[in-house]
Order: sequence, then structure tokens, then C-alpha cells
Amino acid sequence: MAETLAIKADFERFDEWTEAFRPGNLELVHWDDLKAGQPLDYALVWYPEPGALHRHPGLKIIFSVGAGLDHLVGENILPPGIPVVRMVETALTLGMAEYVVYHVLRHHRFMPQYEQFQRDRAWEEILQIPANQRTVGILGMGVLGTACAQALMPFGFSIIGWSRTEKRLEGVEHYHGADQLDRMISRCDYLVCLLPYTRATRHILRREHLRHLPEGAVLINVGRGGLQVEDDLIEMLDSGHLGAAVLDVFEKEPLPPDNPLWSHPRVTITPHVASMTLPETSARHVLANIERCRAGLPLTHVADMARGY
Ligand code: NDP
Ligand code: OXD
Repeated sequence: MAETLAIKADFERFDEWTEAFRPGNLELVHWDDLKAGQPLDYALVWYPEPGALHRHPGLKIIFSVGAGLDHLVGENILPPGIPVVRMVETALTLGMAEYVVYHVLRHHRFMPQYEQFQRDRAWEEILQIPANQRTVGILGMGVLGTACAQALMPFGFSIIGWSRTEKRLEGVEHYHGADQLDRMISRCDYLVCLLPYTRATRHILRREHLRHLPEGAVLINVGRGGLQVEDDLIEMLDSGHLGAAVLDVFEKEPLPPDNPLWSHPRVTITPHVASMTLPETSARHVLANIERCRAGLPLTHVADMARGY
């Protein structure tokens, strides 16, 4: 009998998910069609309700639809003892690299200023700064941070990274641990945040750390909204210490219409779309792990839920 995979994800694309999982010899079930107590082998989920994953005996793996796992944190969300596998897939990785390169280059080439000049019909030049005189810092040198660093390298920027543990990546100067954070931040003309949201990283983008940025630096937060303190960002943007902010994620999503960030002249807002999980490529990642499970091999990209990522 075929094993069962239930999906609680982007239901508008359920047909696409079904097609993508065809090679897996699985019975695919839409989460809303599950019967009470129906046994399940695998679940692919985004924001499951408390208790929902406990109601189905037999679960072998819980797959997160996203790279981030904060949607799985909370009372009674995860049944104990079942491995959680993070989403690591090519479309998600490439999409993030595109977004970050685009916004770094947009600011590096003064496009917000030139767009204003155009609106003003002003023929004005700003002296271009060579990329090798600018530093891009990446907080979180995991799968996505590393891909962004590699995508930025050909332009010649100096790239520095920060993570929890020590790392080596050719072309990147590395910092790690809380003690080295402010030193790393003090060098960044562009600061990209690709940290997961955990107890240790909550509100890490606050004045206490961001005040170390060089005057006029640009912040790009694509990690999670809970990493930033919005009031601190607004104050630092108003004072000019922060030259601009590109924010894809917010503590409250959707961002409420009365949030002052919407109309701040130096803020670019996107609605948590820096990158997206695509059924075709993510099904390959899920199926590869299901094959490993069937073969009794260790799974890849298993989350450490005690650490939070
Ligand atoms: P990874 O788990 O591969 O990488 C996380 C990185 O953060 C690691 O380098 C890790 O350090 C570092 N880190 C974690 N905690 C700390 C800490 N306390 N201090 C210093 N460094 C820390 O995750 P991904 O790269 O796959 O994804 C990163 C995040 O991006 C996701 O958690 C999600 O929130 C966000 N995301 C946002 C999307 C969007 O559309 N806006 C899309 C996809 C993801 P170490 O390597 O030493 O463990
Ligand atoms: C993710 C996201 O975590 O899309 O993958 O935010």
C-alpha cells in the first residue's frame, strides 16, 4: 500500500503539488480532506494549528514548507520525537539570491535617488563608488546567506559574514558569536539579515547593535520581522544614521495599513516575497528525504528544534 503524505500549504497550487509529487509513489491528501485519526506517514506543513499534527498516528517525518521554522514553535504544535526537516531547495535559494543582489545593487547604484531625480526632471549625477570599496555584511551564513554571498562576489564587493559557529568560505571574511557582532556590523555599507527567528536572535536588529553601522548604511531584512525593532529602525532612518531599509518581513504580517513604515521615504517594503517555495523543486527535496527514510539512511536538513533552526 502506498504511503500517505498530507499537505498543508499553498492550496491554490494543490494541483501543482500533486503533479510534483507524482514520482514519489505516495497517496497525497489535502490537509482539509484528512479524516479524524487517519494515519499519516509524512506531513508537509506551514503553520499547523496546535494539536493538528498529534491527531494522525504513524508520522515518520514532518516537512516544513519554509526554510524558517518559527511557524512550528508554540505549545502543542509538534508531536515529540518526530524529525522535522527544513525546506532547502533550489528555487528558494536562487530566489533569495536574486532579491538580495537586486536590492544591494539598487542602492549601490543610487537608483532610489535617480528615480526621485526623474520625478523632479532633474539631470543630476552622483559619483559612482566602485564595488570593491563597499562592504556587504550578511548576518546568518547558512544555506541562504552563503548563496547570497556567492551571488554578490562577482561584482567585487568585500563580503563579510556572521554566524553562531565559526566558518570558512572562500572570499568571505568571517565573524561569529555575540562578541563579534558589533565589530562586524561596524564595517557594513549594506547589512543583509538572513538569520532565523529564535530566542537568541529576537530583536537583534535593534539600536544597540545597529548604531555601530557606518552613517548612511542600508539594511536589508529578509529573515523575519521579529528580528527587527521597528521603532529603532524608524528613529535611525529619521536621523539619517540608517540611509535606507529594505524590509520584506515584519513583526505583524500583513503589515497594518497604519504602520508608519509604509510611507517612510527611505523604506522599501515587500510583502514577505523575497523568495518562495516552489512545488516542483521542493517536492524533489521532500522525495529525496522520503527515499532516505525508506532506505534507512540519515535524513538531510533535519532541524534542531531546541536551537530553533
Ligand atoms: P540556515 O539554518 O541554513 O542558516 C541560519 C544561519 O543563521 C546559520 O549560519 C546560523 O549559524 C545563523 N544563526 C542562527 N542563530 C544564530 C545566532 N544566535 N547567532 C549567530 N548566527 C546565528 O537557514 P537558511 O539560510 O535556510 O534560512 C535563513 C532564514 O531565512 C530562515 O530561517 C527564514 O526565517 C528566512 N527566510 C525568509 C524568506 C523570505 O521570503 N523572506 C524565505 C526563506 C527563508 P550557524 O551556521 O553557525 O549555525
Ligand atoms: C521561508 C519563508 O521560511 O518563505 O521559507 O519565509
